[in-house]
Amino acid sequence: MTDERPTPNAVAATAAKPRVGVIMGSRSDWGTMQHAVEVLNELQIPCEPMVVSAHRTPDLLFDYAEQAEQRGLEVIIAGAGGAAHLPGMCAAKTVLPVLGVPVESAILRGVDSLLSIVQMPAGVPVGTLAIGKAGAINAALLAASILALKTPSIRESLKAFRAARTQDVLNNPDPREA
Ligand code: RP5
Repeated sequence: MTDERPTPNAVAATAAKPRVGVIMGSRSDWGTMQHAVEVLNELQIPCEPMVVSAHRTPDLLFDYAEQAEQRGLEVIIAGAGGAAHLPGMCAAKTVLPVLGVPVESAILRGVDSLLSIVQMPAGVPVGTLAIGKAGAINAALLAASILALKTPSIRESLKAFRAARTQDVLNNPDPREA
């Protein structure tokens, strides 16, 4: 996951028809949201990363969310920072599952992003993840779990992903070793 060179599988996944949309409010969110894309690539789930801003390109956001389902997207991961209305506004325009990632902001360390995303009024849900990298990774894994309901190969990839992390802990029990 730390190797930045695209693997053949990652390239193939990028070329295939995307099943997960990964939108973010700004190019400055990529440092966080790239972790979601890396995990989706590792699980060979085709995805579509894109900058869509709720306040700078609101018409684009509405078009994106309205057309997502007919374009074949099945889950949308939306990351934003500050007054982070991107996930909520996206969820308002589609019934696809929307997973919100609060991006860590400079002034309030992402608590503003978290509270902006998590406190959706009843009726329009956003599945909100943790602030920052952990949230981006878990959003991708949760998207994979949703897709695994109808795609057995993704279920197997998820099990292998978990097993690899378990084995890593068991193989390296001494915390003094780097
Ligand atoms: C939000 O404002 C973005 O999601 C980003 O996290 C934050 C700052 O954006 P930039 O000023 O860096 O473009 O819309």
